[in-house]
Amino acid sequence: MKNGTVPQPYSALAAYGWDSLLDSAFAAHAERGLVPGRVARVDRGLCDVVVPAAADGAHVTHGTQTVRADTEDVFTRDPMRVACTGDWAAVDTAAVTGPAVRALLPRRTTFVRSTSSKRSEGQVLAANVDFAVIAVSIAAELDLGRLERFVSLAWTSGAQPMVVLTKADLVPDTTYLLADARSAAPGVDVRVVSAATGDGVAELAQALSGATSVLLGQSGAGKSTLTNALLGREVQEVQAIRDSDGKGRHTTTTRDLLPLPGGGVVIDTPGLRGVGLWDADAGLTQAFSDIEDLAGRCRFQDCSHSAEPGCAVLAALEDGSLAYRRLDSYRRLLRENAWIASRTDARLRAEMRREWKQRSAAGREMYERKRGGGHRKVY
Ligand SMILES: Nc1nc2c(ncn2[C@@H]2O[C@H](COP(=O)(O)OP(=O)(O)OP(=O)(O)O)[C@@H](O)[C@H]2O)c(=O)[nH]1
Ligand SMILES: [Mg+2]
Ligand SMILES: [Zn+2]
Repeated sequence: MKNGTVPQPYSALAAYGWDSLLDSAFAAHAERGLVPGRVARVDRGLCDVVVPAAADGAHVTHGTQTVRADTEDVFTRDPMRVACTGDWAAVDTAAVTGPAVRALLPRRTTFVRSTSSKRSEGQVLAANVDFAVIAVSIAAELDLGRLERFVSLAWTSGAQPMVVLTKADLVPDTTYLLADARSAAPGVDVRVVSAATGDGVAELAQALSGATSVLLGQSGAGKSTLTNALLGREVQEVQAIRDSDGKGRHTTTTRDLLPLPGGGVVIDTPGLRGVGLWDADAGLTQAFSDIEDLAGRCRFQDCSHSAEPGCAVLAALEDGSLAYRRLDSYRRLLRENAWIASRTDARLRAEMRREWKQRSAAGREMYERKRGGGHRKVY
C-alpha cells in the first residue's frame, strides 16, 4: 500500500502508487523499452495514462504527464481483462502511430460487479484499489441491504471496504444512522462527512493518503463533491441542483483517477443503481462475519438455524443482538450469489479464483480461511 524505496526512473509515479514490487513486475517490459503508467480513464478504446514526464532515461524524472494511448494491443473480448481505471500499463510512448498500451500488469485487487442478471458478465469497476469507499447519502433513507451488498463486493475485491455517510449537514443527529450502518458492516471503518461544511473531510483525506481509493455508490450520493473536497479543488463536475432525496441524474460518466494532495489517488466513478454480486463467496463470509461467528457456535455443525436446539443464531435473534433483517439479507445474498455462479462460465470462474490466490495478503488469508474452513454452514 505504502511505497517502499522507488528506484529511478519511475519515482515520479510514486504519488500514483508505484512501488518496488511493481518495479519487479515491470522489469521485462522495461527491457523492451516500454514505460510504466497508470490508467486514469478509459474512454471508447482509448485511455489516459499517467506516465513519467521525462521517461527517456537521460534525465532525472520529475513530475508526470498524461498521454492518450491506444489499447488495441491489449484488447480482449473478456470484459474482465479489458483495460480499466487503476490498471498499471506498459506503454509504448515512442510508437509512430502515437502512444499505445502494450500490456497490463497483473492486478492486485479487482472490484467487479455482475452487469446484468440475464447475461451474467462481470464488469471491472476499478483495479488495484486499496480502499473501496462506499458513499451513502444520509439525506436519503438508509438502505442497509444495499449497503451490505456493496460491502460484500468490496471484501470480494480484495480491497479494504470503508463506508462514508455523506451530507451530514442535512441531518441534525447522525448517531443512530451511524450505529445502524456500523451494525450492517462489522469490521469496517464507517464514518460521517459533510463536503458542505468540511466536517470529517480532513480525517478522511488522512485515512486515504498514500493509498488508491475508489468512491462507489448511487448517483447523487455526493462522490464527486467529496472527491473535490479531498482534492481541495473543483475538478469533478457535480450535480448543480441539490436534491435531498439522493436520487438524480448521472453527472459523472467515466471512472476518473485523480492524485490526492497528500499522495495516493482517488477514483471517482459514475453512480451505480445497483450492484449484482459476482463470485462473492469470500466477500459474503467476511461481510457477515458476525453471523458466521454465531453459526460456528451452534450445537450442530449443519445447523439450519430454523428450529435446532442449541442454535446460537436463533439465540442471538431472540436476545436482539442479531436483527432478523440482517440474517434475511445474508440468506438472500447467498442465494443470489449461488444463482449467479451457476450461470457463469466455469473457466472464467476458475481463472478468477487463481487471481484471487495471487492477491493481497489480507485477501489471500481470507481466501485460505474460507477454503480450509471445512464445510459451509447451511442458511
Ligand atoms: N448539503 C450537502 N449537499 C451535498 C453534499 N455533498 C454533495 N451534495 C450535493 O449532492 C448533489 C449530488 O452530488 P454529486 O457529487 O454530483 O453526486 P455524485 O455521487 O457524484 O453523483 P453521480 O456523478 O451522478 O454518480 C449535488 O447537488 C451536491 O451539491 C454535502 O456534503 N452536503
Ligand atoms: Mg459524480
Ligand atoms: Zn444455528
